Amino acid sequence: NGPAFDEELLRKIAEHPCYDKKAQHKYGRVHLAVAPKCNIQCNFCVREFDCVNESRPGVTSKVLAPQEALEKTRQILADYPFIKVVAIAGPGDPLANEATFETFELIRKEFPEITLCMSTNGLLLTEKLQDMLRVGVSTLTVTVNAIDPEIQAKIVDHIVYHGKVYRGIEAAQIQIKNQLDGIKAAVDAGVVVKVNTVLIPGINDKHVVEIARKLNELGVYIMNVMPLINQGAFADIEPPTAEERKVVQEACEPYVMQMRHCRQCRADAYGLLAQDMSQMSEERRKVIKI
Ligand code: CLF
Ligand code: SF4
Repeated sequence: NGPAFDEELLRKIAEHPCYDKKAQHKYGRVHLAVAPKCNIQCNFCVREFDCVNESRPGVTSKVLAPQEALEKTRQILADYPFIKVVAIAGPGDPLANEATFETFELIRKEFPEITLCMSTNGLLLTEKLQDMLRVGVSTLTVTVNAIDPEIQAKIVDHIVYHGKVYRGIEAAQIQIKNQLDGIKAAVDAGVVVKVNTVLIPGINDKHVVEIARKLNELGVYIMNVMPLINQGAFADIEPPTAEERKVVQEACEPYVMQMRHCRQCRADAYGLLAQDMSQMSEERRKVIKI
């Protein structure tokens, strides 16, 4: 449903470890943890951890300033030339942090060939899209956990939007509208959009296929149904089993391509998806020679 991609974008998709499952063993990504602030409170998020919309909890990533992020990128790309994607995925929401744009600008100036990737909760997507395009983001992930405000209101405690706190249905309506309008505008602008959906048993499990139908209409390229990591207000919810997740993915597949190899990376992960080098000791890195 989206616009046809040009040759450069097709190359970027083929070299993106999250967008193309064949690419995952060959090409890597680096996450730059430059975005500490978040403008919403998801019920499964504990703030000492990285954004759970696209990461697994651990020790919080050390926040880098844009210049430090550029230096880290220089080092990593020199050492690991198979890394083709530079991304910002937290530890908070990239669009709620000006450092995100500064960092992308610095990276693009020095590495014009590299794919710039970002993930967001989408609250500010409509208003920040032009900035995102200006700095050269070409692959974008939006976490959409519900398109029904009644369900979304159970997942997000509150949002802070233009200086005001909203809760419940009102908050859900604002976020869903901005996500869907933002995704449509991003697809129309030629961005390759991926949607992450956190599968939360008893909350959105029956609803995920409706999200997939909507993503088809919007021209979303790929969908990643992630299992809930149960913490925070959702600490008592049992995460879905692998089988339950598989059933949901199969129901969604007719509408939008499914990503099944997500590793729920940290906001400072780098290397191949299966081998997050940020968590590896120096010795181990030498042993496996990457
Ligand atoms: Fe990072 Fe996300 Fe870009 Fe990939 S991760 S911002 S699209 S470069 Fe990938 Fe990691 Fe899963 Fe994310 S495996 S958590 S889907
Ligand atoms: Fe936490 Fe990410 Fe949700 Fe923000 S968007 S509350 S950082 S999970």
